[in-house]
Amino acid sequence: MSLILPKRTVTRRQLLQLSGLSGLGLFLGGCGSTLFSNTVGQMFEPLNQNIEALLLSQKPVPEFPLSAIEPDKLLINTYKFTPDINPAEFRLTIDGEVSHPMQLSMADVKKFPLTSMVIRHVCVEGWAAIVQWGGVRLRDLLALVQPKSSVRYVYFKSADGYLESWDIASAVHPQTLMAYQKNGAPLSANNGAPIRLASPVKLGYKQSKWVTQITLVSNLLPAKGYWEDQGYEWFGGL
Ligand SMILES: Nc1nc2c(c(=O)[nH]1)N[C@H]1C(S)=C(S)[C@@H](COP(=O)(O)O)O[C@H]1N2
Ligand SMILES: [Mo]
Repeated sequence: MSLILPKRTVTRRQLLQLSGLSGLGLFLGGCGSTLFSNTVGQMFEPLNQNIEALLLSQKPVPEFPLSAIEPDKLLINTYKFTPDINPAEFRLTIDGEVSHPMQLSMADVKKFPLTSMVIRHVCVEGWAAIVQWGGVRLRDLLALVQPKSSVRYVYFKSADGYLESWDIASAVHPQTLMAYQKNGAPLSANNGAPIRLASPVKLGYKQSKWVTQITLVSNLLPAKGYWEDQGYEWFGGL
């Protein structure tokens, strides 16, 4: 993980990769017809002034070497059931207070650079595991939809009905990933396939599996999260 935070969150290399997205049925809700070129134009812009200021203050959490991975220690923790998701039909919706709401296929998501990190996952139920996660930085997906400057929180909806909400600073942290790999292999259904949150700045219950919708908002709603609404602390920082 680079220790230098780029001023612009989307690099030229990403733009070139993203230019391949136009043929993949990328859905840009509510916009005109030259949608993709408009969006690529937007990507030369910073996330927005408020979020850019946050990025400058963020320090990466130290990571572990590959040799530290504890493959057997990550327990499956699922409050209800493992949803049956067809990865070919799966779409990740990103909407809310954004200029370009989108629905991304997993092929679209995989156009972004793959970031890998070895971090400690900590569950409040009394277990922890050092895990390698691979995926895309959430901040790159958010740059694509261009959040409005009013955005302060991010909601995550999951296919099993799980709900989470995060502060925008933690969401755009350089090590907050939408992960589709675990310990170097494709994510299993139990661990949240096709895509889940993974971050060293939040406790386990904040790390939603089977994420289907990411919604950017300026205020928290009465429902803050599955466990939070039953008394767990909302920020859930590590
Ligand atoms: N959608 C969804 N995400 C979830 C959960 C869940 O029940 N549903 N459990 C959370 C909890 S409490 C933990 S500790 C981690 C566990 O992730 P794992 O099952 O991949 O180890 O997922 C989190 N994300
Ligand atoms: Mo947990």
